[in-house]
Amino acid sequence: MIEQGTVPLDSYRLARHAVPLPCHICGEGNTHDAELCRRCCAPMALAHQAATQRTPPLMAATIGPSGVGKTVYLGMLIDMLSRQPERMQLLTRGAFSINLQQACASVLARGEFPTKTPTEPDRWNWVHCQLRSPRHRRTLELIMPDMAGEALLQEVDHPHTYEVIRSLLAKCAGVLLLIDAPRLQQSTLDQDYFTMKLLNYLLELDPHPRHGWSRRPVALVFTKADECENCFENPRAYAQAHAGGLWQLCRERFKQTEFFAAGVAGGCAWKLTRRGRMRVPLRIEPRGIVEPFEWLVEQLSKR
Ligand SMILES: Nc1nc2c(ncn2[C@@H]2O[C@H](COP(=O)(O)OP(=O)(O)OP(=O)(O)O)[C@@H](O)[C@H]2O)c(=O)[nH]1
Ligand SMILES: [Mg+2]
Ligand SMILES: [Zn+2]
Repeated sequence: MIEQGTVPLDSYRLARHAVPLPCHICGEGNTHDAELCRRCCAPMALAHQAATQRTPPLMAATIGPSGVGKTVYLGMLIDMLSRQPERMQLLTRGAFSINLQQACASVLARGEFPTKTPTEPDRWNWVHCQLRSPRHRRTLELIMPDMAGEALLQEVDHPHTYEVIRSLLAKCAGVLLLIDAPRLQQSTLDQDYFTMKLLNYLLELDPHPRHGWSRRPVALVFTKADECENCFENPRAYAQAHAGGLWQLCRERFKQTEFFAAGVAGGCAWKLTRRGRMRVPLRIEPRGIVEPFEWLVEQLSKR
């Protein structure tokens, strides 16, 4: 036993807890050990990751109504890019970034589609990744969440309901806007209306003429195109024919837009289960998944 000696005090370790760590999405100060932001519920892991980087990561959102195919598209995209580095190399950062591709790939492998994304932001999956395309030597750091369509609709109809969506979309460098192609073909105009609402919401969020939403890249992706082949042939012409309002809005108010068609399933069927009727993929045949994202990354790399 030592009777006399110097005992270092560890209280200085507490000092860092006194300095708040700003949330990467909304900027609210949080304690260092917080898991979720106390204001917007975004994972604080994003802020911890961003703090280790010289340039802060950019943000990109995948938006569209509930059931349009956001989770299936994003999950498939991340899974494809992380396995096929020839077109674009994607490296995920942080264990939390694997959850989306894991959840999506495992249900598709079982011959099912993922369940609806919960409306609570603390249950959303976020991906932070590093991207490198063969054409660009510089890497791009990107953060993308998989949001719930219902929450998006609520925020658009009643602004400030979901602070996380508002803060994220205000800061996003670009978006992938998903539109349900078969529903559009059935002359169901709700897809056209919802997409126009979303675009107008973005323009209101940041109306600046030089760096506002009118100047940011918007990739418009027709999903489930496996169910309407003509959409694959010419997505632009498809938009003109089936979504006239959206087509006009893009031409008049946005400087950087492009139309794409994508499909994950190569045919679907209805299956009777104990829980009721369920739509299931007959096989997985991804088409046009990487192209919209590649275009978006190309536009972001030019900036
Ligand atoms: N044919 C076909 N159907 C698809 C495809 N992707 C999704 N679906 C169907 O669309 C449904 C909804 O897909 P999700 O990815 O869960 O939709 P979401 O946009 O994430 O919906 P929320 O989570 O409610 O916002 C699936 O359950 C499938 O029935 C596709 O590539 N082809
Ligand atoms: Mg979803
Ligand atoms: Zn926050």
